[in-house]
This record gives sequence, C-alpha cells and structure tokens, in this order.
Amino acid sequence: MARKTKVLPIYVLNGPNLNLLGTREPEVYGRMTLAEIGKAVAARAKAASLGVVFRQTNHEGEMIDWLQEARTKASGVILNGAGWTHTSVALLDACRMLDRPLIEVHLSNPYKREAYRRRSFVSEVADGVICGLRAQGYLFAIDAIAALLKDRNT
Ligand code: DHK
Repeated sequence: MARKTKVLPIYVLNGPNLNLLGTREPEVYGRMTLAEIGKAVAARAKAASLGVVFRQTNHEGEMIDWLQEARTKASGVILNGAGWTHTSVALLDACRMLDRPLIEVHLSNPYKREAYRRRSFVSEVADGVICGLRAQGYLFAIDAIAALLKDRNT
C-alpha cells in the first residue's frame, strides 16, 4: 500500500506590535484582531489541505529561532516582520537560510507611507510580496504558498 507522506505546516510568523491589531491604528491596519486573522488563515489553508502554525512575537531573537525551526518543520513561511522588515539584517539572514517558499506580507502598503518603510530586508529573499490588502493579503499568501509547493512537487 502506498504510504501518504505528511505535508509539513505553513508557518505564519508575525512580528512586533501585531498582537495589538484591532485597536492599533485601525485606519492603517484594519479592524481584525490577530486571532481573527489566524482563524481565517487556518480555514483557507485547510481548504488547500494544508496545516498552519500561526505565531506572533515582540522579541526578535524568538522570531529568528522560529525561522530556524521552519527550515525543517515548515513547508513554507508567510512572514509579516512588521517593523523589523525595515531594520533587521538578522531577519534577512534567517530568511536566506530557509530554502522553503517564503511570502512577505504587510497589512498596509508601506510604499504609501513614510520613506523609511519603503526598504525591506525581507524582500531581498522573499519569493513574493503582498502588501496593502489588509488581512486578505494573508489569505492570498496561503494560496501563493500552495501554488509554489505544487510547482515544486510536479
Ligand atoms: C506592520 C508594521 O508593524 C509596520 O512596522 C510595517 C506592517 C508595516 C504591515 O503593514 O503589516 O511598516
């Protein structure tokens, strides 16, 4: 009998201050809480027969640990590095070592905002970037990872 190989979950990793979504500048980031986004993301992934590990941290070292963990435990990564996107070479270095599909997501459109948000270290190694579509962007990112995984396996 053919043995079914288990597909690893998609890691959806969220950086600093995203725990305050819902109340944090809703005109910029939308009104959904991070927990609500997590539920919608899990449902979208389930429809594609994929699992999700959804996490948030305000601690950069913890985020780096999770990205390193994703090298062997995730099938792909969706990353909203929030403020670290624009500042962190350490985040870039950890993303570079992934060797897994990586989609960078932002709720807002950084290109419509302050100049310092226009630089992204993550974009240097991301397979795709989705921004400005609020929570919907995370769902499109799930679709993108599913498509990239399909490409890799065919
Ligand atoms: C989230 C943040 O916290 C900001 O620092 C980024 C990003 C944009 C977002 O739009 O999701 O500049």
